[in-house]
Amino acid sequence: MASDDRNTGGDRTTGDEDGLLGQVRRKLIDTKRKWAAEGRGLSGRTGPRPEAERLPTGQRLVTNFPVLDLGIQPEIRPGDWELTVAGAVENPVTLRWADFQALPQVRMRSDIHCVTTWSRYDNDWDGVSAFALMDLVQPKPEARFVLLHSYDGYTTNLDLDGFADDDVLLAHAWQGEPLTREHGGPVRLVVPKRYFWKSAKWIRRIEFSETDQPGFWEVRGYHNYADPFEEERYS
Ligand SMILES: Nc1nc2c(c(=O)[nH]1)N[C@H]1C(S)=C(S)[C@@H](COP(=O)(O)O)O[C@H]1N2
Ligand SMILES: [Mo]
Repeated sequence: MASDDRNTGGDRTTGDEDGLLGQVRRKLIDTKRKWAAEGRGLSGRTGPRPEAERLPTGQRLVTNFPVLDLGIQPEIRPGDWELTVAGAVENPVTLRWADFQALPQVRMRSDIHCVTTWSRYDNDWDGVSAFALMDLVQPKPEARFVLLHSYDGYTTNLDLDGFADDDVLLAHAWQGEPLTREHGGPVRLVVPKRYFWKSAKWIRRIEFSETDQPGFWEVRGYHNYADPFEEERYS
């Protein structure tokens, strides 16, 4: 990675194992092995929740996809989009659209639980896993929290284990279609194990930190951790 904080990688040909992608793949495997050995990122559960326990208390199932935000829906064309990942990391980067698309892509299916009591099952998200991003930037040992910044000025915070989970991704597509502007396109975070306000739309910056900095809703009384299965709505 270039030391000027910018990924200018000109070596993104598929299969070039000496290039950026090869490095990411090798580090990805190393990190997963290390984390497995430490037992990190474990939710204490393997496989999906039994169907009878799938809907958290106080939630109702919807089949539409409600839109919730602060009323500002920034229009960022992919060509203008930049994501900076910085703070307590070895390799800070600023990714542009092509850099982001060149990272390993995954599809993940998950449920959404919004604190306003709607839940939506089986959302298919395409994008870059939090693991792949961390393999790229290499969080320092002292990194324990993450603050997400968005193009509309929104912020939200996560503990590192909340961000570094195997179902977390930076998504650019939903149900096989490019993520729409109202749902946070071109790229949003998806954190299925927390209420949906932790899933920052129009993501602009990811800051790893030693200290926890509450985000927009967290300073306004929303729960810091936000586990829907514990009904951690407000603090
Ligand atoms: N940038 C940004 N991200 C955001 C918000 C916001 O206002 N700005 N609202 C949050 C809240 S409260 C919810 S419930 C979800 C809603 O996402 P949706 O509009 O795709 O349903 O986005 C979250 N992420
Ligand atoms: Mo929300």
